[in-house]
Amino acid sequence: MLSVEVLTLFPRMIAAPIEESLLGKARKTGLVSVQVTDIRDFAAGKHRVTDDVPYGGGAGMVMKPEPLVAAIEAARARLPGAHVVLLSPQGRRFDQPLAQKLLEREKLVLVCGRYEGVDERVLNFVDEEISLGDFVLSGGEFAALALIDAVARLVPGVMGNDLSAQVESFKEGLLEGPHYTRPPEFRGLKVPEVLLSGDHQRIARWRQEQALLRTRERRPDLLKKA
Ligand code: 9D3
Repeated sequence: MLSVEVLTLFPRMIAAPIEESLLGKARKTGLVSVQVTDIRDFAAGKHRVTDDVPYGGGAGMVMKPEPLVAAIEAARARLPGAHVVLLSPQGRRFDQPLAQKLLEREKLVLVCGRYEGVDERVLNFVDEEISLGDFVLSGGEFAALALIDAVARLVPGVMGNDLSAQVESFKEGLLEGPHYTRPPEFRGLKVPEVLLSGDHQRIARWRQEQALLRTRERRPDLLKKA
């Protein structure tokens, strides 16, 4: 079981994709639960303001600490012992080992920032900052969705996630080789003969070789790690 609560100013950005994806099914079977909370519900005053101008001046707005921290505390109360993650371009780079680690936490609170950033003091109320990579998003929502997808598909029983999917020891961390389906010839492009041979040992060797070739060609950094 994986329980996730997402804190965001744009709850509809999270709700619809979650319902459409493989997670929709996993939620119905009770393997994954995703709850979405509108940070604005924790903002004070008639206008429920969540951002303000930066001290010291500068362009853009900063997310105010009070609504954000109130939302985090409410989520921690609903999910005791939860691991609280701020999606932030300054965080630790997300990767597959980190997805596995987050799965082991079982309860996650994902905080999505907006505007130019969040008030620095909010960092005292989160456990970890995670980034998707070195590119600029307009907020944490798409990053939270990607993280949820990557973690939820590791939950045993979600999609075809049996043991064989988890234990793919060698192939893990390499790119896969090419895939083909019918027809055997498409616009003059033939499926490699070996795949039609029925010789499963030869096929397995060919796939391993293709995976290595492709990884060396496109992602030599992955070979160094493996
Ligand atoms: C214009 C302000 N930026 C200077 C280049 C800083 C900035 C603040 C806030 C950049 C992006 C964001 C919003 N991004 C996220 O909240 C975010 C993010 C990302 O931008 N890239 C990769 N991973 C992530 S996780 C959250």
